[in-house]
Amino acid sequence: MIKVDYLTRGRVAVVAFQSPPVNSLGFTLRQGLLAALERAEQDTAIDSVVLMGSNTTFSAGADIREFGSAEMLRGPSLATLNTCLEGMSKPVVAAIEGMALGGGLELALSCHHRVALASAKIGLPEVKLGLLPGAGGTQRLPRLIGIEAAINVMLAGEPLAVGLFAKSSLFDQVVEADLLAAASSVAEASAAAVKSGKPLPQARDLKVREPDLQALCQFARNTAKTALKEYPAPLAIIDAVQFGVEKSFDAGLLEERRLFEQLMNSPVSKALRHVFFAERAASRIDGLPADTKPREIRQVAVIGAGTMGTGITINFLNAGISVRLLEVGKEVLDRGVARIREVYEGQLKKGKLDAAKLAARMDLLQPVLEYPAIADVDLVIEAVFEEMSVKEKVFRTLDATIKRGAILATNTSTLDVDQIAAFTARPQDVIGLHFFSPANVMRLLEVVRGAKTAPDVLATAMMLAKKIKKTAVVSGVCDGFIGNRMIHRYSAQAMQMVDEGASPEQVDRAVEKFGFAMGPFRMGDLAGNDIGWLIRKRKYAEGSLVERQVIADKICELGRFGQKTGAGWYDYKKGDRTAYPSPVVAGVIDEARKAAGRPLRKLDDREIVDRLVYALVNEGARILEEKIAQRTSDIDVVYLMGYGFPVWRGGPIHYAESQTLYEVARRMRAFAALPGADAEFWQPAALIDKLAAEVRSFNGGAA
Ligand code: 3H9
Repeated sequence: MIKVDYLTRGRVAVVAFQSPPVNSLGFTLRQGLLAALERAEQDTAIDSVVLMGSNTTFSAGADIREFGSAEMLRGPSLATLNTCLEGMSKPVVAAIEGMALGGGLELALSCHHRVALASAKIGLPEVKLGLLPGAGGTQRLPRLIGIEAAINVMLAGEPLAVGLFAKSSLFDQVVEADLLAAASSVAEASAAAVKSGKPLPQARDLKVREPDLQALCQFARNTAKTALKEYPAPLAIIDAVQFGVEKSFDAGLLEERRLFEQLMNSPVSKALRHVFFAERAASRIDGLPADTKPREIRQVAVIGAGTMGTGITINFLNAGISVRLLEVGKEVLDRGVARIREVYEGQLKKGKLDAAKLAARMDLLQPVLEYPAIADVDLVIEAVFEEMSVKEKVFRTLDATIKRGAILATNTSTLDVDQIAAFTARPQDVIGLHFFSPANVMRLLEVVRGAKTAPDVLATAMMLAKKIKKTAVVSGVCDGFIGNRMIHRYSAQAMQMVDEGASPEQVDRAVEKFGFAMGPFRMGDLAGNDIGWLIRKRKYAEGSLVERQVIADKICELGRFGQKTGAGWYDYKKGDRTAYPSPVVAGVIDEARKAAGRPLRKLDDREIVDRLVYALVNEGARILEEKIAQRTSDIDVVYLMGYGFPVWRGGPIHYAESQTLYEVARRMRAFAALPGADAEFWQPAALIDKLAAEVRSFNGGAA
């Protein structure tokens, strides 16, 4: 419930506000705060004010949901509220505990004094949303902590311990406890000073001294340009700071406002705001009874000490959860343990881990050779060879060995989780946990909900994902789940374009220019081309893939599996990950094109990018139609976290919507009409056509 309480403590008014869960400063709260301040100004029974959150936190800033909506323009803006606050005739003290972020910190900066609990954190994270602090932060913070420090705080966007600023003008006091008492005494002392004729301290009046402002700002710009080249907000932050210092505080506020509005309406900020909410929405599970309690997980077992199994193991060790790593061959097991140690030693060398932590993590690892040694664990994750017969053997053994109530998870990336569950007499306890390689690095986890997976098993998986710092997305069962099912379409399109006349280098370059971390061919070389080959061979045998990928198959027949074999779509030199165009591959492509006898044509970068991205979008729409994904934003999260889609474009579905679905469908039809095109592939999913016709977006809003 949003509320602003007005209490008195002697001659101090305590304005205690809340808007759970994070006290974001939406319209109702802003209005309530302004009313409380106006009351305090008139109240003859008080001489000063303490402003605080009433629910153990100050504020996480402006209400991001309001951005770009009419709500933002209703009633007092945050900037107006801050100007009123600063202009009060009675001193106002911000009492900060928990978090004061973004507009929350800007509210506090507009107070005359600030007192904080030592455990509190402050920050201006607007940059992460493609914005600059738009309620005075770019003007007040430099005046309180200095220009360089303020720029660093704003460009980093991270929450920082208040202790770092204890000696600056930012805080009057940083206390270990009794925040309200400390803030009240600062308020009383300030009121007494006002009575004796002293002016109230205001950040706007502080002088900033910077002997070489130009050089400092230029240096900051150069760094921001190279590190964050697609993001306009960092440069805008530096511009706003420099403007206000060179001109005046008030001119700076106006410039800040102008830049904020410009950024708020930019595609990058819209994309980043979408990502903020998409990541949080992903953890919600549709149709789960509200009273579902997750199971307790104290002991985990991982089966398979290969790259995947060891990567998965590291996640749990990092979270302080002990793992029994099972591998039936001693040599492979030893190699797996050595790999885990190697990862930690690498971190030790880089100073990311100390020796004590390394030892503690390795102590949590117990290598075992037999199934009975894992009989009492709470969760088993299988990461064995990707073949149904191998999975069957493992799951039948697990069913016979592991205690009742344990969760049995498979790390399969393509196989049918329901079929795997049916190998046990407890399909309700079986779930897919699809980690992405390298599993200790990639943030994405696809949680695959089988037809019979129990609600508490699903809830446990989501809870565990949070514990091991993964972003989990729920997927239904289908071939490849959300991510690989879509990437399959994308890769097929990349191959098709090579058949038509593009080179792998051209395809990679075009999509990397669009912002992908890596093009499809470089990605294949990194992940291992043999993985896709194995899947294709299975599908050829099943008859579910009729058209052969002649070039890709030939590359694998030549043993060119990618970086691990020193050759793939590209050539590699020893100890060097640079991809060099390969004359061997060029020869294979040439031969295949000749054999196919189709005319070649030139493809431009726009066609390459659109065909790759819209292949993802079309399959994504089908995934939504089939209810494999719970919501459109989940598809974006999968592609952002697991497949290197450019974050500043918001994910494939957000990007498609930004182009309008009408235009997307129109382009798809144009691709279908190209010579030799797969017309069925490019038939827009029924959902896209429907939404385009209704001028609606995937989320139901107007497009
Ligand atoms: C700004 O201030 C602009 C100004 O300079 C100028 C204005 C004119 N608004 O993350 P959690 C929701 S820009 C709306 O899971 P945690 C969040 O969606 C803002 N909603 O919790 C979630 O909802 P749900 C600058 C917000 O404990 C719930 O709260 N500030 C906001 O892991 C819990 O969030 C930021 O960028 C918000 N500002 O982390 C701070 N914040 O339950 C953004 C959160 O429905 N927030 N929600 O999914 C954060 O970084 C984290 O939420 C925080 C808590 C660290 C505070």
